Amino acid sequence: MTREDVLFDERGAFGVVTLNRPEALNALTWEMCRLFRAKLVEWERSSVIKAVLVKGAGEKAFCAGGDVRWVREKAMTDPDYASGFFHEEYRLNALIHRYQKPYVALIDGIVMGGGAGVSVHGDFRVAGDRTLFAMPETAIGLFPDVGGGHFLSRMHDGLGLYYALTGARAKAADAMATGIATHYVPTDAMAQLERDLTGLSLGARPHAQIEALLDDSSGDPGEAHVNHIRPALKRLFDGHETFDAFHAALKADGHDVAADMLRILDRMSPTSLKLAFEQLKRGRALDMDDNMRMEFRIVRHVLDGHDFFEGVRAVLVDKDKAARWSPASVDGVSDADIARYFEPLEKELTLP
Ligand code: QUE
Repeated sequence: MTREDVLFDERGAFGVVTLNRPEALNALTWEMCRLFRAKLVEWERSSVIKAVLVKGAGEKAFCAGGDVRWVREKAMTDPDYASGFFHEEYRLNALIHRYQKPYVALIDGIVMGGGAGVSVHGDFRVAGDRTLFAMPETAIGLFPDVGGGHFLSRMHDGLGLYYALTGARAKAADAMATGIATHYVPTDAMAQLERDLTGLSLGARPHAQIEALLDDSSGDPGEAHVNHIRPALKRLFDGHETFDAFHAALKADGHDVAADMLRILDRMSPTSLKLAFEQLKRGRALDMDDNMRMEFRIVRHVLDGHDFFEGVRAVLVDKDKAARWSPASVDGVSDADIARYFEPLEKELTLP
């Protein structure tokens, strides 16, 4: 390795993490997760470092997810070994959630899947003009993991289920309207914000100091598209007890938004859709650690299944976007099928 995939830097009172695989949209590898977590543990104990700032290298992405091509390849012959990637990633997500020092993510670019997992669980997320957030896992036969069961299930008006099932994109204004982002700063002002943050002389109340600076630097991202369809989303995605009840209501609804949603869901893995619904339903009642334990159970079972391999093949390997799911429709996925993904493992997620 001539170039490090994740960089660590101490600037003033800040520990700065730079995800540094711009050619892969800064997607997380196992090694990046391992180094990232170890450094967070070190900085949490440090008397010099008072806060953490995370960003992505390059102009395009904060972080596009996990290195699922690698996981797919390894899991074909050794799913137990490949699950080690998720084990490390989920421990990192859980650590960020319970982190004892302020954690700021500059998310001015693509934030998908694993990128959400290393930003939304922190204290502050600063969106910019290039922010594009999504949880697109149902398109690759996965489910909205990295803590989706925790943060998506706690969003209002059925928005979390909307993002989880459809993989819908959120821009800066949408991210602000939904709570995915806490602040908006124009792309042009992001480098200056970074200098201002790392130039802060942090005292006894670093969280308040950082918040005050972010509040002062934050602007108006404009109108959120999601607010236009919010009443429809609430009607369609909120308050259904089962996936089948949700799906039936969507089919019975005569509006354009519902028809759009049905068309999108029709292309996703049927197993992933039902898994995601159940994950959010259960995750709502779980704290972060228990949620991550649940998600690790699900993902370990996913690696014994079919759709993840086919989904990553269709979207990221062959790029034909013609996944052949099995079962091929939601009617072919029973409650008993789904329940099996939540069963205990021989080797559970280790926390902390
Ligand atoms: C769904 C996903 C992912 C995705 C696309 C989806 C995902 C992921 C990547 C990705 C993108 C670019 C890369 C890379 C991975 O794409 O999780 O290594 O260079 O990591 O539709 O869940």
